[in-house]
Amino acid sequence: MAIEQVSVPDIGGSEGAEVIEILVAVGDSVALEQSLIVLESDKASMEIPSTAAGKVVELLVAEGDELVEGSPIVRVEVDGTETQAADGASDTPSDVPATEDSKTRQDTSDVPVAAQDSKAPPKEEADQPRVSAEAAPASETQAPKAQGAEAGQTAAPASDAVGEQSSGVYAGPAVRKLAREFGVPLASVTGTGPNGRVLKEDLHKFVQRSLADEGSSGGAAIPAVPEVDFAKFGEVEVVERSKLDRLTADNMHRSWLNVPHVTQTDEADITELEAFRRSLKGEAEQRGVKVSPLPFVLKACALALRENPKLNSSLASGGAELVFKQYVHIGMAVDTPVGLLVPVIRDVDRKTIWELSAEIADLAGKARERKLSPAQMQGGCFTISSLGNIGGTGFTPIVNTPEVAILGVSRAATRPLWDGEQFQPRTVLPLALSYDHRVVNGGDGGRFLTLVAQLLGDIRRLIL
Ligand code: CAO
Repeated sequence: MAIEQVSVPDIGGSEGAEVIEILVAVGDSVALEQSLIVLESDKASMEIPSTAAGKVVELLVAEGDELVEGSPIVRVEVDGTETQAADGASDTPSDVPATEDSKTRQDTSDVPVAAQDSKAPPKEEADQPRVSAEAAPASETQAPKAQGAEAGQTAAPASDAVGEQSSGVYAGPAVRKLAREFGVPLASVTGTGPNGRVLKEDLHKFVQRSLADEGSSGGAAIPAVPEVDFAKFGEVEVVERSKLDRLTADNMHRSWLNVPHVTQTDEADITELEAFRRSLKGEAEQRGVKVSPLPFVLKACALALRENPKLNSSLASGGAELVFKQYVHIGMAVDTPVGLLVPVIRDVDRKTIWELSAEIADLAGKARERKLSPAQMQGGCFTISSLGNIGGTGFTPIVNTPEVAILGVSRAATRPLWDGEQFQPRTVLPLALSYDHRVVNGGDGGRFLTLVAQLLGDIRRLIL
């Protein structure tokens, strides 16, 4: 038994290509032209075929290695029946002409047929790197449901996808890139090109059918946003997101996908409220609290929730029931260095402005120090997101499910308002109410927001 070394053939261009996958292990039997590794350069991915048949006795590369023409890949203990005129690194020079050699290996290979590629490229291509056959990393093979044979597509378990892609599926780099972006294992797609090559149209058809099937079964299939290598365009810094950030992102996404949102806007004339609030400053200092507009907004919302119970409800039993809460617990979005937290103020309708002011400060402080207990973030019926101290004239908040409505409060500003005879400087507070249109209709939303604006415009009405 002779040992033969298989090296990288001419892969076009002097730049190196990275080993992105190793397809054989020490001890494996390999056939002539069986793919050994997958290389990826800036321009293409390619499988490198073996120029020797036998048993792999040494692996000379690792994933991530940069290889160029001539770089050794494996050492193979050749079985004597299959050799191929190869590079000078061969320990067993072969004087058999390549064509005859190819014929011999067809006839005498003892490698099981199944291991060979039924969709093999035409013979003249066979000894070249298979530029058309690149592999997808395992992490990128979460596929839409595989389609049935009637669709002209072969279902393949996702776990098989990588191996099959590497060893048996033919497609150009652009098609493979697209497949990776969609998360489609190419082994699941039947190619209609020459030699079963997968074409872009095949991939499009596969994705279209997958989406249609998902849609008809009630699920939602959303094509992934392609990953972009931003470093190609300039310097970047990659930072791992906090758990809280990722959790918030998941919650936002879930709400956005599940809730048909409507956002209604209004503004409250808080000129008198602001004058009253300023007048409380001395007393507030004595009590050791700060009074912002927020406790008044909380109070107004609590009253408006009592008046409009649909906004204080949640869907249940898959939408067949509404749960009307007989309590008014309101969540307050707090901006913290590690992300967004929403502590809940309980029984807002029963608390005074002083109590609410103290509780806002206490819960916001705890949120920023990460000292909130899980119980302090549960049980909310409605949420207020106040960006008043930050700025902006308006925004559309996302409903904090399973609640059905949220109020966004922007920065108050003094503007000239027409009083019927002349312009007056008035302080107005922009409000935006987003709600779940499955539960709250425009009338409910309009009545709620108008009442909130009225109550803030004349806070005496809060005690009626
Ligand atoms: N318009 C003008 N000024 C306002 C205002 C408004 N709507 N709301 C608050 N202010 C003023 C306050 O009066 C205070 O100023 P004075 O000390 O001069 O009175 C100042 O802004 C700071 O207020 P604050 O932020 O300390 O207190 P708050 O009660 O208004 O808000 C809290 C508390 C915890 C809600 C807030 O600090 C916060 O974190 N807001 C961010 C919420 C958020 O991120 N929402 C987005 C969620 S979705 O991504």
